[in-house]
Amino acid sequence: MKIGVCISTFPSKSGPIVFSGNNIGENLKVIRELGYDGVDLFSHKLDSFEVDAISETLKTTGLKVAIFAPIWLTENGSFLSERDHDSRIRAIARYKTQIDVASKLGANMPLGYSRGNRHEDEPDKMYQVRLAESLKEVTEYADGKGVKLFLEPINRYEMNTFNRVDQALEFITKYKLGSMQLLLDMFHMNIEEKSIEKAIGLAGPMAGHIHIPDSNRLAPGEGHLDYKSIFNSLAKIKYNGFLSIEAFPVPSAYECAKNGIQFLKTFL
Ligand code: LER
Ligand code: MN
Repeated sequence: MKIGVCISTFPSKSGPIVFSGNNIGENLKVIRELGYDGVDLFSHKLDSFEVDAISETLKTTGLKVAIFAPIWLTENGSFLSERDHDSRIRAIARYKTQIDVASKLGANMPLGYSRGNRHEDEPDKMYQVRLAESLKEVTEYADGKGVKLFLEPINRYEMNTFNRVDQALEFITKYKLGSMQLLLDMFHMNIEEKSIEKAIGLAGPMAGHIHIPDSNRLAPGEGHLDYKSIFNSLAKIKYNGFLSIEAFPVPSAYECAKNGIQFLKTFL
């Protein structure tokens, strides 16, 4: 398994992103010095020269981008389940431009907020049919670019669809979304799953990426998750991907990242 940490290309006002700010080059160097293998990169809309500069720093540091998350898409109101047909077509087109960036960075992409919420007045099925239609097109495009998409179950207080692993798996199977896998986030799983370990077992080979904050969304080791048991479950499914720390930078980005990796390495 490889260890990653979340970083943004912009100063993040809030949210569980460990490193943020305009000094991405400096942050990447610090992350490498701390012993990380890669990052989950949350980005604003990047110009191509910015993508080139990030690629250069990645080359010199040897870090990988595990996940590329262009959160400006959802901040601009682009959602793949959009009810309005033209808006949905626009969202698909925008998502594809970001798949191009992910491909350039050698990264995969999450499907978190960008799937959009279900409208309260419609049945699940109507929402799912629209989303699946978008995703068929988007995953096909991503496949051609060597980018995988990871559907992330997110807790009920943030999203009203796919809160648990079983729901996400059922959707992927029902609509035959071929290469799509799951992003398992311990924070959301701790809220929604009856058993984190059983949900990891259920995901099995469909687990493509992992967010590994502790129960309180601080660095692993700062809350009450049972990591021994979680690592046993990951070993059982032979998980070999990234464990990325998506946590609040408490007491500071540096200490969160330093303590987090030290703690995780005791289990590897
Ligand atoms: C949201 O809570 C989350 O966990 C992020 O990974 C969403 O992209
Ligand atoms: Mn997450």
